Amino acid sequence: MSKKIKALIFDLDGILVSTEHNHFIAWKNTAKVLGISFDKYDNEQLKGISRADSLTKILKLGNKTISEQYFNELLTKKNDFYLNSIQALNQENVLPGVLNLLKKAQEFGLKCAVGSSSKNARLILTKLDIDRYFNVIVDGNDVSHPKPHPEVFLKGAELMGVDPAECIVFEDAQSGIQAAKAGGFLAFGVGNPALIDQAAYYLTTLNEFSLEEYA
Ligand code: B16
Ligand code: MG
Repeated sequence: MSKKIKALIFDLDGILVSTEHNHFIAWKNTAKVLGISFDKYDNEQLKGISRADSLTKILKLGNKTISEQYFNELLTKKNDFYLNSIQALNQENVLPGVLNLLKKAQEFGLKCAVGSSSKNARLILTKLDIDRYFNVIVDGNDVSHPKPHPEVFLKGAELMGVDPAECIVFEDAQSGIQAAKAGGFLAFGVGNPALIDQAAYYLTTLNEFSLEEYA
């Protein structure tokens, strides 16, 4: 019998919805403007990390430095492009297994939180029409230390009034699994085979998760 769990924390991008491709295309455009080559492999390293840290990584890739003003301008442009590309997002884009699990968690009396690096998390959750399922939302606007620092998940657990050890974190990114483990959470890697060796458990989709085993 597994340990009793009191709460679930969901990463947003890659767990509740998949907008990685939109981030990728937006960053590819930014890299092109900077004359830096950027491919899908490079994009893997950006999953789960903040917008500013992502641009810093791209600049490092191209061995470039730019002014703070230009840096901020590029961040704004990247985000405008990204937001424009996700305009049509709706509940049909919620990933497999998510809605069932959120409903079941409610039935079992478990608390649910979102722990995301994205500063657009609240907007995306509203578009997906699933915001009502979450007791707590912690996103990129609420933390000073982005993933792989555990702050985003620790804040979520604290606001739900549960210990990290009583919480499962679902993550699709290496930075997120590192953050969950550093915070003392039970880290489930989902949908990204690179996580098989890093997470405590691995699932292809949330459909494979059986809440009965933990609640
Ligand atoms: P934004 P998550 C992360 O979301 C994405 O995985 C990552 O690619 C993105 O750069 C980051 O949010 C910041 O997003 O530009 O919208 O603030 O996976 O932590 O939910
Ligand atoms: Mg993610």
